[in-house]
Parts: sequence; structure tokens; C-alpha cells
Amino acid sequence: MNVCISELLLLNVSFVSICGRCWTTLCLEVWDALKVDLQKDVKLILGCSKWFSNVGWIFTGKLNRGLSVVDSLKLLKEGEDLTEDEIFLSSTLGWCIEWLQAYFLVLDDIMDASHTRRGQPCWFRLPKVGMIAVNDGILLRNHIPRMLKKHFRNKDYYVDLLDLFNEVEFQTAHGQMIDLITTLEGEKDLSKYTESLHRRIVQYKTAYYSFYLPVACALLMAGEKLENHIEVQNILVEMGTYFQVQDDYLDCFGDPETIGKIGTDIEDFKCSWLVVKAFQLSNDEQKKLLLENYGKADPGNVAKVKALYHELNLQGVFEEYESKSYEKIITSIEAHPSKAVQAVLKSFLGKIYKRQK
Ligand code: GPP
Ligand code: MG
Ligand code: MG
Ligand code: MG
Repeated sequence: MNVCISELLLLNVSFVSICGRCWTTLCLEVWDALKVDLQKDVKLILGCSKWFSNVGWIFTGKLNRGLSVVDSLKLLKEGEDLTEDEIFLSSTLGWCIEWLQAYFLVLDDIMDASHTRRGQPCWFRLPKVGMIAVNDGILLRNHIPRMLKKHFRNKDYYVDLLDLFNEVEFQTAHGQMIDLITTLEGEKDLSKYTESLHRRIVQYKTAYYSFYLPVACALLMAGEKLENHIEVQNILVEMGTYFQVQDDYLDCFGDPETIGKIGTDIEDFKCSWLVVKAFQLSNDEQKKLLLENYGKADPGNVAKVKALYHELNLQGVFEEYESKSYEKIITSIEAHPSKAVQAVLKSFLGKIYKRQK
């Protein structure tokens, strides 16, 4: 897990200033401390940490989820400077979320038969890795409770924190299950791809871990009880749904160089927002074309689906969805009684609105 500062600086990480210090430096300082413990574990069990030095790509993501824990805590404290301890602990929770994301992505890329991730071949695509990637995913997942135990076990919110991570993982795995089983061969039927099915999939597979989890971590650190923040959870789930619609859109219309991955949703027969919309807007002839070409690996079939998406002006339909969704989320945020919570939610929304990657 060796990563040098130049690698981190290349990541386009947002430079959020905390107590006059830049986030990247803070992330690195906290990471250095966490790394020592994880390497100790690996050395103890395996005798060497050589294999693990390969997962530096974890750091090449946007780090939005991790950064949002520190950002949110600062906003919840209404501008009051965070103490050194609060910076360390919120950064640690941020890294735990990035670890969770890395674990999901390593496994998701196998399940989706993806080719690239973060501008490089997917981890399992490396000849020396292959299905060892499954175990690497499990290892990444197992680091999280170790980091939590080491740094949070004396906190009164420790049990709530463990429960939160467990619950969110449970929700994500179920979302992933629906995402996968809807594509099963022999049951290919596009009329089942409705907006409500799509909503259910993305709420579970993406929204809880990507949006609710970072803010919930900050709320626990700020001494809040999560059961008093159901409305915050609802707004974050809405934001996460919007984020996954963007992901579905970028899978087809995004630039692979910019998003760092090559889309596979059409080939994989995914219940993507685009196919849901396409089916809704198609006439009988267009529906027939979609049924004949969707879910096939042949580039000729994929090109026909993409041409239909263009014909149906799905780019325009998405732009309209994007502005409407933004307005709706802003309205719910502004109805929240706490200005500090409003600031947390607006800051998160600002990070993703009209994103290109
Ligand atoms: C995103 O779906 C959802 C996940 C990465 C959650 C995976 C959960 C597991 C339990 C493994 P996606 O396939 O659209 O993401 P991407 O487009 O980044 O591959
Ligand atoms: Mg995927
Ligand atoms: Mg997937
Ligand atoms: Mg996707």
C-alpha cells in the first residue's frame, strides 16, 4: 500500500482547507498512521506485505465519500475549528469508507465483467491476480472493523458506528443482488425495467454507502443519535439516487478517459436509467429494436442501442432530469430546520451536481 505524495496530488482531490491545512496532507498523515497498523497485521499473518503493496490504486479515486466525513463534521460544528483528534478520527472514518468502496469495486468489476477502473485495468484483469481479487476484496473489507476497533472502541458511539457500517453493507449487498438477478439469462424482459425497480436497485446498491454513510459518521462524531435524523437520510438517499442516474448516464455518454472506466451496462443487460427511459419513450418498432439488441456483447448490437438512445434524445431527457432532481433536493434541504445540516447537505450536493466523472 505504498503511495507517494505525487500520486495523491495527481488525483484531482478537492483541496478543502481545514484549520489552514490542506486535505491532501491531512489524508496522507492519517493514512500513514493507519498503514502502520494494517501492515503490522499483514506481516504478522503472512510474513510479508508484498502482495498488499499492489493496491495503491485505491487512492486514485475522487475520495468524495471519505472527504465528506471531515467536511460534514466541520459544518456540523458551525465553523468552529476541529481539534487535532477530531481531524484524525474523521479522516480515519473517511478512509474506512474509501476502503469499503474499494472492496465493493473490486468485486463489482468481476460481477459486471468490467474492463477498466480508475484508468487502469480492473484489479481482477491483471494476469497475476485473476480470482485472487475475490479474496483481496474480502481482505479490504476486513480491515474496516480493525481500524474502527483500534481508534473508536472507547467512544460511546462505537456500537452505533459498527452497527452503521454493518447495516450499510447489508443494504448495499442486497441492492447489488437485485442489480444482478434482474439481468438473469432466460428472464430477459425489458417491460420489468420500470422506474420503481430502478429506484429500488440504486437506493440500495449506491445511495446508502455513498451518501448516507459519510454524513451519518459525522453525525455520530458530533454526538447525534441517528434515529433523530431520518429526514437527513431521506434527502441523502434522494441525492444518491441522482448520483447513480448520473453513473448510468456516464456509462454510455461519458468519456472513458475522464470517468476512468469503459461502460458495460448495455452488454450486461443492466436495469440502467437509460434503458428504463428508452423503453418508456419507444414506439413498438423501437421497443423491438431494443429487445433484439440490448444485453448482447457484440459491438454491432451495442451500437444499435446507442443510436436509439441518440434518436430518443436521452441526453436531453437526462439534462431535464438533472435540473428537476437538483431543484427537488435543494427544496427538501432548505426545508430542514438546522442551518448546519443544510450546509452539510448542500456541500455534498455541490460536489456531484453536473459531474462529468
Ligand atoms: C455501483 O454500481 C454499485 C456498487 C459499486 C456496489 C457494489 C456492491 C457490492 C456488494 C459488490 P455500478 O456497477 O453501476 O458501478 P460502476 O459503474 O462504477 O461499475
Ligand atoms: Mg459495475
Ligand atoms: Mg455493478
Ligand atoms: Mg455504473
